[in-house]
Amino acid sequence: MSLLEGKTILVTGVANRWSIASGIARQLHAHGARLILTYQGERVEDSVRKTAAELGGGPVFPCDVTNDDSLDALAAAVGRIDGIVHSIAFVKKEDLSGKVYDTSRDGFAMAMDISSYSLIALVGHLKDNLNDGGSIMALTYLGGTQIVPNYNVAGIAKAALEAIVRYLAFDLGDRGIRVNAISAGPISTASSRQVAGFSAMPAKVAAAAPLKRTISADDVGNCAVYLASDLSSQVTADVHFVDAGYHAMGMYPEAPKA
Ligand code: 0WD
Repeated sequence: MSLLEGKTILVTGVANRWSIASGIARQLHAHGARLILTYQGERVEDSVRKTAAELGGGPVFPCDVTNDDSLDALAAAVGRIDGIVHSIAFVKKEDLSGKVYDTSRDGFAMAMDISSYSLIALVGHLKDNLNDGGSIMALTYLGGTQIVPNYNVAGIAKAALEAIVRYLAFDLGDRGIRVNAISAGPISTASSRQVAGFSAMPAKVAAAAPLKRTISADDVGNCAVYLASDLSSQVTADVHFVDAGYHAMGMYPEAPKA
């Protein structure tokens, strides 16, 4: 029997086929999950519907996490679910370079609303759709706990997101619902390319990480399969790194001589 047979997982954050959420959806589907995908706005609707059609033909619903009416409508539409994947972030481009002390009040509020509070909003609206024993996961990044130049307010939002994961794990633990984060290494996507200097990051990680390789969205998807499945039934309030071990390095090896 497939690991996720009989489980319905709601996946947010598919913008295009390169999105981390797309890699997650591909792997959840490959292991037998029934998928529900959401899209933010008409700009990406066609792309998300195409992805859904390729991955089992499950339903597709609009979802803007900044809009409570949108979340109410989603809760009314989705029915019973066994898991939620939160793969959502947004930071103004001007806040992804330069100095953190130049972050505007408005830019900070927007980053925190879409990248952090959105997990509270999503879970708050969908908690009655979730079956007991379900699994919630959110995408985070090393920049939430370590200094990553230019990640700036995005890192501050990830710190909040990881704290929210722990508190929600406590809130939902009595229902056997688990809440975890996956901390992915750098993957080229529409969002990550907004970070100044991003293009050099995957190669830097591959050069320094114990496994000496870059990360793909499907690598992240494999971790999501484990977290969505009953294999991780005693794992909650945790951050799982899918970064070839880069996060554990305390000093980086010399670059090889050309
Ligand atoms: O290196 C990377 N790419 C990493 C990404 C490393 C570690 C973590 N992450 C995280 C991101 O911070 C984010 O939480 O993974 C998550 C997914 O990011 P992604 O796959 O890198 O980027 P992308 O394909 O752009 O998906 C992010 C999506 C949005 O895409 P667009 O490109 O359309 O802005 O977040 C969604 C949207 O689909 N999103 C929203 N969804 C609902 N309501 C909203 C919103 N208001 N705003 C953005």
